[in-house]
Amino acid sequence: MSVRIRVLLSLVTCLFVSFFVSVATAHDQPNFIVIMADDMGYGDLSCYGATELSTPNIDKLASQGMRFTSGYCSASTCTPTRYSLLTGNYAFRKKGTGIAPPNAPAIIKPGTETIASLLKKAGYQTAVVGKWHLGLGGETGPDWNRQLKPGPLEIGFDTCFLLPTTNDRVPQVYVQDHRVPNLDPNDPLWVGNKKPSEDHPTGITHRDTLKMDWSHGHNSTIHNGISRIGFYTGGHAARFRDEDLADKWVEKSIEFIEANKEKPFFLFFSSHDLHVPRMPHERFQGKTKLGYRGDSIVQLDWCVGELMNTLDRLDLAEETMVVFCSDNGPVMDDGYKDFALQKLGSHKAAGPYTGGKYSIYEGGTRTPFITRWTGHIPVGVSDKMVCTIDLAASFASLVEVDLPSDACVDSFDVSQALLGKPDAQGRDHLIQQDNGNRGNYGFRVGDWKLQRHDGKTARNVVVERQLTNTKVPKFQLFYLAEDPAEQQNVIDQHPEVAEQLKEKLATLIEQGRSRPE
Ligand code: NG6
Ligand code: CA
Repeated sequence: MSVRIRVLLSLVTCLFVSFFVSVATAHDQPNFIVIMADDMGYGDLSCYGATELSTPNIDKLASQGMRFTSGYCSASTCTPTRYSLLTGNYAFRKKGTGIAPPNAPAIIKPGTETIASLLKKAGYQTAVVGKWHLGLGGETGPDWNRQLKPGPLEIGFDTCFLLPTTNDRVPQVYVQDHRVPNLDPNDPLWVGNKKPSEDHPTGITHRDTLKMDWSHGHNSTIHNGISRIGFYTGGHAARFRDEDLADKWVEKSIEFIEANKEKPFFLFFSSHDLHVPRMPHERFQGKTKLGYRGDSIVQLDWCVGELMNTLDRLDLAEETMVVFCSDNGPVMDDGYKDFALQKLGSHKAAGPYTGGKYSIYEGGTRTPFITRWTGHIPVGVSDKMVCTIDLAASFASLVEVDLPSDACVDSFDVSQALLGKPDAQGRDHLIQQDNGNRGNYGFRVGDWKLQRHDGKTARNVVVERQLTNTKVPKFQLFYLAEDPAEQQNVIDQHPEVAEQLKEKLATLIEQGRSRPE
């Protein structure tokens, strides 16, 4: 064979191989979009049984993929669930993972392996758009007028466009990568927890000017006619309107998807809907009979539609695995008089479950959970137990990145269950927590559920459950197969089951990890 022919042949082989490698990459390594709702309960979507409102776009997503009936987040408040989603570690293992205040420093330290850093090892472009609520900056907290470091970019994200905390706390500005965009140096942003001056208007002194009144807390600095948790001044040119958040998340996400349509990407779409203050865009206000809480659900449904339309337009539906989930269960009055409870009617936000946000009853953490990857995930309903904490190990497995033994210590590879494989394993157990390190746990093992109450029962659980006092038994046992609402404590009938579960729970807490080494 002549040299020329040999060169030509090897060139052709190269092209052939690289063609198949790139095809294989496109299929084996999907893009990932994780859409996380805020404070959405199991029963808040029409595809999960809601009849008082309609969510056509999320229903469509479910009708094109797998709808899980035992899908969970790991905690019943935001910060610990998000901490666990990103790190794959239970939040109760680490101090300072409770609901973050406005000036919280970065909770996840640089060098921590995260879902984003793992995907980066497989060549992914990574972004988080929307609510962060995991702190920014070093030990002294965020330096709002300068570089906001460390943050998402120091733990594996290439880019971010954030609501820094949660919108019922200050400040109402975005964070893009390391900066607050549009900040005028002549009007610096100050954030604190003390009134900056005697005449600083607050939700108490100027209550009659508010466009939405507060019910508890949330009565400090006023912005956009809504008083918040915490105080701030300045940064006026950088401030946003609550009504525009959802549009902004969609705009920035589409920009990211379009810019990375040729590369594998991971987008964490972290919606603020339906957290308080619920102030949906004017075009969604009044769309449901459930008040702004319902209208915010419809707004999120619209966002999902926009993202899915983008995938279709760019021909990416078959190359993208979408996961829809929530960060904790529902709450009606979380600090503002938006009439969520009064307008609830027959809507059951937690579906058949008891409790909601702040609770270790199923309603606190069992939430909508949908996966779709067109052409790869069959259409159906799955009762496999899966949790947001598992996404790190599961995505790593799908892209064949090894998990270091000391990383993601509570994240299980449930990738085959997420893909809807009929004989796949879900989790066989899950620890559910409320907020931070309060010491209350739910522990589901198969159809059994143990509750361990070491801490104080949250105020809204006391109200919801009409408890006359908060001295609930330290342990309760429920048989979920017959009693999904956790109404019949059967601990006296099944002492041996309770003992086994107590012991296993204690071991999993004490040994510092639940994923086998
Ligand atoms: C609580 C707030 C609540 C909400 C929650 C965080 C009060 C009385 N309650 O402390 O309104 O902001 O924190 O919600 O201030 S989460 O979904 O981000 O965890
Ligand atoms: Ca939340």
